[in-house]
Amino acid sequence: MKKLFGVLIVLSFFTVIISACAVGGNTATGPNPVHMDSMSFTSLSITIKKGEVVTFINDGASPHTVVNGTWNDGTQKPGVEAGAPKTNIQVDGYGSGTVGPFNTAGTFQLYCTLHPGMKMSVVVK
Ligand SMILES: [Cu+2]
Repeated sequence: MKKLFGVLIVLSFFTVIISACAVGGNTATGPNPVHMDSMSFTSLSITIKKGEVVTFINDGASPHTVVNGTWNDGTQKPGVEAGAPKTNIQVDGYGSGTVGPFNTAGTFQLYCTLHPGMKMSVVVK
């Protein structure tokens, strides 16, 4: 029994070390992935189908707070378009989160409140 515990502890250590080595990449996945680095979305736009969600995957250490609206010349322009899913999620460093489902066709803007200019849009067909 003690031996089993020892093996489990060694395995947990390896897991921690492997996770720490994942700097600069995040192996998390999900429907319609959009990656984020330390200060931006790596895609400015994603096209999805009605009823789908978007998965935000943070490849950097800094957290992001994703809400409805956009940045315009360094100024936050919050706003929820008709038919947009009301969004306010925190994505921790190296974490991930989902937004949606998007049930209405259209173009919906999302931005990060923490990083000026960090914005993207979701096109729902
Ligand atoms: Cu951000």
